[in-house]
Amino acid sequence: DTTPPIATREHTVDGFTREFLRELNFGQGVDLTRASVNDKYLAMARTVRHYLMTRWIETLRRQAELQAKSVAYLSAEFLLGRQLDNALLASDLQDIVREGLANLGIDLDELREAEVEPGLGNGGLGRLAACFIDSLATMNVPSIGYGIRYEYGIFQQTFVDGRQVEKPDDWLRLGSPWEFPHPEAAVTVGFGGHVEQYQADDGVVRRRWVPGWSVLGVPYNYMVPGYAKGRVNTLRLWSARATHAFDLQIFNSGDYAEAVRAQTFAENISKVLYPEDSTPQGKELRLQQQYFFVACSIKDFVDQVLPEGYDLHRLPERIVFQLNDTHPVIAVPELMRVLVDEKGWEWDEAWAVTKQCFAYTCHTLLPEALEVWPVELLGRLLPRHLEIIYRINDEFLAELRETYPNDELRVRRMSIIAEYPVRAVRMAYLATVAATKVNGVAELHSQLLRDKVLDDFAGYWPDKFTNVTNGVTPRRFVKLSNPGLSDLVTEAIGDGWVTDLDQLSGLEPLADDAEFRRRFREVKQANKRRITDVLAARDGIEVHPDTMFDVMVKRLHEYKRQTLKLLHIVSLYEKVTTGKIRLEDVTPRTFAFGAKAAPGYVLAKQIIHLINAVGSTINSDPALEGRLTVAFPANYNVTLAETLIPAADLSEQISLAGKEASGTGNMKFMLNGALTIGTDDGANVEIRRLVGDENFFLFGLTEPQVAELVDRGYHPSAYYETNEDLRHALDLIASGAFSGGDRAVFEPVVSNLLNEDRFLALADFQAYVDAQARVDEAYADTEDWTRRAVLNVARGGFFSSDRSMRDYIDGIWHTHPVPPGS
Ligand code: 26Y
Repeated sequence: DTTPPIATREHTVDGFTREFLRELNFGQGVDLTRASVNDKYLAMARTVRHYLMTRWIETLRRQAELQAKSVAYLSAEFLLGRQLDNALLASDLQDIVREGLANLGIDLDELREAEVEPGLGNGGLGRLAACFIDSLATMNVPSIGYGIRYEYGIFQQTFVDGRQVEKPDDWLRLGSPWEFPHPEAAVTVGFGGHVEQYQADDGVVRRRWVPGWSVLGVPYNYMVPGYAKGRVNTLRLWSARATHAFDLQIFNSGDYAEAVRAQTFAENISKVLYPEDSTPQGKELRLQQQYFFVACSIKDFVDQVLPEGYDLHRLPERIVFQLNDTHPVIAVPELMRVLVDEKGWEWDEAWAVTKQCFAYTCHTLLPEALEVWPVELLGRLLPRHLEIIYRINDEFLAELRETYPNDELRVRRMSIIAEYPVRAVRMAYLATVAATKVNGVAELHSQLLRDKVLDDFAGYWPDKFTNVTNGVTPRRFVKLSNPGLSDLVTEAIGDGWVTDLDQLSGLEPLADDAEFRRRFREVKQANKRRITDVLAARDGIEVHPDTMFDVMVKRLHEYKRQTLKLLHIVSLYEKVTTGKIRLEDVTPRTFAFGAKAAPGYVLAKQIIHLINAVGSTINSDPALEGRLTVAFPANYNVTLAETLIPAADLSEQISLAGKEASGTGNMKFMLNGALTIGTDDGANVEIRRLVGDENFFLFGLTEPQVAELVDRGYHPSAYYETNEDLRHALDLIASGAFSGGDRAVFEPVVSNLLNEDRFLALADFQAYVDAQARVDEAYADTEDWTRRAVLNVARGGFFSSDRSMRDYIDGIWHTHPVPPGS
């Protein structure tokens, strides 16, 4: 055997302590007595990393040897959350490290708190990508994540007088011990310029792209460690740098300042994550970001990952590029360009290979969320890609005309190129045409994709469309975030559930075991005390751990209907303060919100302001102390989710039916023993089916009812006129009661609800309030509530992202596990 040996680390307290001190002294260059918390955190992170390195190298070796089919998960967002805990879990170092540090007088928890989370995503879609790569590593599936190393992640949200104010997220400021930069492996990516015709060596006239400018993509590798000895896969994020050629050219002209400006221009590409989700602004820089990371990734895969001389005709045997929404769809014409222009293939040959290499996941149903790039912009930035898209479309439309010779209307509806309001490329259509499979992210969503958003395509290619219901990683969102529950569950059914979440069904009988329920409640109570301390320290918010924790955390969006929950709170407040109901009859509740609004989304920001205003009015009313509290901590992120979700009693999943593609928070709450109040939307449908009607508080219009009501003509003011409670709540807001008498401040929110209410909050108000009354009644029976909470955990196994990965593997990817050491 000629394979060189791999360095190893001693898996003992002494071994760890030695390595840690070495990192602190030799790596950070400080001695323990003078080390700052950040020094210790960085040394600690690097030490833990070393323990994973053997598996990482083995994984890479194994892959180089076997060349097994891999998944390349292309995503503009990976919302990773903190890394340290996950790395400790994956390396099985938790106990060793705690003891080793304690011996040195260091508190592990203090170091954990020093980590700044990489917030390289907006919300659900980005967090899903992070859960998926965790599952793929744990399940030993050869895979690589490709994305962007944004220098600034999702903005830091602060509140100033209750209004959202954004601050840049300078997450790299104190160092980033989890990444491995590889400047030597940088690749060049072109932009702009023109396309020219030329005569190739074989005499054939071909077209080629002559870019006008270019940038370097520098890869930064991150370990993606699987749980318990699984593979350590790679996440490769690209950072933009100026090319030397570019610098030099200008520098030679003697304009030094201009050369530096060029650098800044190039580096802007990976500077910041766009904070909009669901409403694409059509910004040129965003298209640059998309092409940048996709072109880097394809080049990396073809030139670096594949062995030299690999026959690209066999590419589909070796890779599947999974497109996380439309953001990376420009990869389709890019692969065509590489095969046709660079490798000199015939068009048909290249298309035959390309269309076997992609699969597309759609994450939305909102028409305004579908990306469309104006031809003018695409043609300026990527002229050759635009030509390629036109040709793909021409051939596709010709094919359609054969199938539908007398239906030119249908053919035009299905065109990748839209003509109005401006000529533009519909990225979802391009993805659908190129992909082997198109999937939605929950059953209802996939059905609506087939029936509404992409119905013409589903009619043409019925077998292309499929569903993969989302999932969440039980490692981060149960094992790490809820150690109390994890220990209790493991004591009851063993620890197999961590990698086989269906085993949670073993808890079913324990729902009827009074002693188990008592201990389950004790865990929930401890989690409430934990978040109470966190909110006090982090936000100066005072909450009472002996109240019901009613939690709504997600991006702020009209369709998610934070206002519906707010109207319930205001109505309750109005009834209590006017004596319509007695305070003693109100279930003590803590209403918790967490939500960021896109900085340009004016109405969403006004809603945040209103939640804060209602909150401060309620929280400063001494009569309500300990009875009704509104807690809206700023800057909801993965780290806060990890302590907030395990403390929840009630999970709010109240989007208008037919609008939330899936939701994944809903799954995290269920698995942490919260009951759901929710509409028949997204994955709620599947949650309710699994947990049973009697353990789920369903309310509201169904999707067909919504469609019908909207068809008939929806008039929100009619609900205002006829529903007294609703009227009083809206009037109270309009009166200025929450804005020091100023009636103007929240007028836009109120009038939007009365006159537009795009997402039918008023139509569902009464049903929601009634469902909340059922919640109160159920909560009053503590034993029975606990029983239902246990059943939620026991029946939540389906929502592991391991199961999602199984579904992708079986139905879309057709890849096979390869353990690192095998
Ligand atoms: C194009 C740009 C404006 C854009 C950026 C981010 C568009 C969309 C997004 C993010 C979308 C997103 O997070 N969607 C959510 O994906 C989750 C994972 O599938 C779903 O659970 C959730 O319902 C859906 O809203």
